[in-house]
Amino acid sequence: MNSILYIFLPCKKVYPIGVTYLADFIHRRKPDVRQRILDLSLYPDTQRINAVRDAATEFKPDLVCFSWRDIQIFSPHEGDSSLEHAFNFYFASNPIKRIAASFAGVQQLYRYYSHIRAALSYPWLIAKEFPKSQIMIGGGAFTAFADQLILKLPEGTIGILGEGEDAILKVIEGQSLEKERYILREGKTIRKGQQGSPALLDALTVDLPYLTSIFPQHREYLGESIGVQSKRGCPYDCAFCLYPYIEGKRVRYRPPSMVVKDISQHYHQWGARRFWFTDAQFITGKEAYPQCIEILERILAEKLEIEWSGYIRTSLITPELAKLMVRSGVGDLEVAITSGSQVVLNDLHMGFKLERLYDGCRYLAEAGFKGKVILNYSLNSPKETEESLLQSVESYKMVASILGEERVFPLMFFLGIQPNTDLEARLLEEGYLSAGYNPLMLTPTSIRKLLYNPAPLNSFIAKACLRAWERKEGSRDPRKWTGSLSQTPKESGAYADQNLIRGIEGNSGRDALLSLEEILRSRRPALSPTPSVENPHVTSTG
Ligand code: B12
Ligand code: SF4
Repeated sequence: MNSILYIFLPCKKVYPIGVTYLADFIHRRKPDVRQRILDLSLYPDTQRINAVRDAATEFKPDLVCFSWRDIQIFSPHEGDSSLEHAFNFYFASNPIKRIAASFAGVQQLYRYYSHIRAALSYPWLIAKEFPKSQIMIGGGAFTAFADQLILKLPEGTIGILGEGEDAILKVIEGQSLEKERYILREGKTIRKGQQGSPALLDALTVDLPYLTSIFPQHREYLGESIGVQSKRGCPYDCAFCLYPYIEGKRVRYRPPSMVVKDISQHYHQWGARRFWFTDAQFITGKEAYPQCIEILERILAEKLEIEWSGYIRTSLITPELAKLMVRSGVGDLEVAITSGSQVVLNDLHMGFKLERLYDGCRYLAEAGFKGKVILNYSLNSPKETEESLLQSVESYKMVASILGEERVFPLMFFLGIQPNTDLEARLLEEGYLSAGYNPLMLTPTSIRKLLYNPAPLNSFIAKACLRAWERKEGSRDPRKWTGSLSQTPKESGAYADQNLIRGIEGNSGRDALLSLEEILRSRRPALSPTPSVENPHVTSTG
């Protein structure tokens, strides 16, 4: 095979780092293979089919690699209006609100299904109009829902779960995929492969001039946040998280010099100033300290004046790391505290102590951290009680007292149940989910289940959230959010997790927590949280 067309399936605009790494990897090993990257997110809906057809006609690819990043539309967090509609639909006492929410919900469901249908139509177009091209597909969303999606894709499509470098190389070379995590449908039979030893990342670095030449749309990302991966894998076991399933549990590091070379090339050649470490977890444990420290030291030594962010286990921040983080340009952070109760955290296997999380915040404050922190709470996790909910309110107050109230934005981020997680397995065992359920099939009943917020605490929590969201105009915080979540000034709506911005700009999470406290205390005035002694710690998130 001599030519590869990569097609990044549409999602909210975010730098398509996965396909850039794949193309770069193939180029280093097979410099004669022609490659092109097409990012469909940058086209309006109506022009995407033609963009695919034109690119395939012009480029005549032997292999078309579709990269499917996101499917999720019903995000389980309050930055997304779908959560608000869902809560109004299920819990609002005012019937008019319930009716309005049901209309909005139907529209959202329509958008959700149209998005999936449209994404599937592009591989079908290639299969019908360019039958000689082999089709491959991978990416985060594909990995999450491979069992369901492979049934909807043209027969013969090679699906790859997780990283794709070696698999694409093998297809190009006509080698067997038996040692790769592939999934393939032949008629009604599904065949799967197991990954042998995952690739080491010691030679992974981006040749930016080459990338620039095969990705003409890269200009759209000048001024945007650029993804950089410094390691793959996460050794933790957080019950709801899919990242170890996607990337593996074994942590593989890229040499810091190569990571910073990527940053430096983007800095000097594209003028990039904002970066996001796309690692499942930037600080995966004490073993990661030398790599993290060297990356930050090199950013400083090379005088790269950047702003960076990523998923950071705050509990693992040491005073030294905090200083380096601040000096090397750490921006706003998203911290998944999840709960203020150590019992709830332990039950979710989060693997951190709340006390260490608070320590990490203290070190950041002492180092002069001036960014903002989104504090993600997954209220009503298994083992939640009224007391533990109050402990979550206390934990917010604690972090706010360390970093300053004006810097801390709690966000209600309910547990979303994802396939292939411990949480899903547990809920299947308990009968909360039924075996064989389709995680992509959304109905009012399944949405209610998948946005995990079970009885009996659900109604207080929903009431507190709805109360806060109703009041949110009053609590609007006009300060701009920077870092990974920000948008370029001229192009509002351009950035990745723009949804979350709604949540923090209104700072409605704070109101939701305080309303919850009010509701719980008014029900049982005697309830006083015993601040859990061996309390908190932080984490990354998903
Ligand atoms: C970093 C990250 C973010 C960052 C991105 C920052 C940035 N500037 O890039 C932020 C925080 C902004 C973010 C936001 C969201 N994210 Co996110 N994110 C991730 C994360 C942790 C890493 C993605 C990444 O860049 N990896 C590094 C690159 C190199 O890997 P990659 O792109 O996956 O590509 C590799 C493989 O997938 C594969 N591959 C990719 N394409 C192809 C194609 C072929 C043919 C083959 C063979 C292989 C292949 O090979 C590549 C190289 O090895 C993943 C989870 C994970 N651990 O993968 C979630 C993940 C991709 N995100 C997810 C989601 C849902 C979102 C949001 C929609 C969440 C929300 N707000 O509701 C938003 C919106 C994103 C957007 N489009 O705007 C989901 C997607 C699955 C799903 N349920 O749909 C994931 C998988 C997390 C999860 N829930 O499990 N995210
Ligand atoms: S939540 Fe973060 S630390 Fe936990 S398993 Fe997922 S990526 Fe790892």
